[in-house]
Amino acid sequence: MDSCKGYITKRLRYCVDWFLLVSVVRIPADSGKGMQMDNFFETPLNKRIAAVSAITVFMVFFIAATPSFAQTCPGATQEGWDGGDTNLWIGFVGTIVSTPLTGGNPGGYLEAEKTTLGQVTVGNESPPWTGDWVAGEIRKISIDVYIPGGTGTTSMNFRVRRSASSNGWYYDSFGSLADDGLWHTFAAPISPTWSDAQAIAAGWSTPDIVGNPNYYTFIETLTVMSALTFSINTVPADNPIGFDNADISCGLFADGFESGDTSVWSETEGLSG
Ligand SMILES: [Ca+2]
Repeated sequence: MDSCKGYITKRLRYCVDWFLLVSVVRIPADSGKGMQMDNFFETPLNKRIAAVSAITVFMVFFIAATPSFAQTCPGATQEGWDGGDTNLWIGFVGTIVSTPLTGGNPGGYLEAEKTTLGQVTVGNESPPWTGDWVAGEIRKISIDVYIPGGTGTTSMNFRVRRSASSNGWYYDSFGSLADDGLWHTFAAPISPTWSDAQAIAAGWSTPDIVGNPNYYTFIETLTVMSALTFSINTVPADNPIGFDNADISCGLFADGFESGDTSVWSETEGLSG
């Protein structure tokens, strides 16, 4: 948010500077040399137009060259379940889902529960949540989760999967969850550039064995994504878990620094310290 405020403030300052410049700059009527403060409006019209045009062109290029903080990436999408529709999100392994219109974070949300003790899992096997996440430049997965107080439920994982024949890759580096009856946001770093070793170093893992037919590298999995799931362990029967604001994005900055990822940057003089 601070970055956004700084970005907006900077752009507003450009506008103010522009108006001040146009108001103050004066071109002499006689010589056409230098700047004066008193006779701009006596300057021939063509000179005034030329001066303003030159300054405008300069400002347009200057602003266009300013790095943008509003990062987007081709595969980004999000879901807030505010319309009462599951929007192709489903329950797995006996998980029953519904979409209450209130009680979310905010508005509607995806509610999921089981009739027996076990893992509550929700996920999506359809576009835009599946497909090529490498081309989509996805660098972050996040979701808000609500766990009823006193359930003793303390762990969860995110899972990306290439096909039903593979287990895929899991991220469960969230620490101990709070079963406090409040909404909490959980996020996992991800990168379209990571080797398996880099993915593992970032907290991802797979039970599949290298060399087995069902083994796919981290990048092979992201290139042909067939399912994204969120699982909560181990939930007592009839204790509904809430999910809201599912999101895949490129993160705040496209360079991935928000995830502690420097893999796409090389060490050069001045950066190496
Ligand atoms: Ca919502």
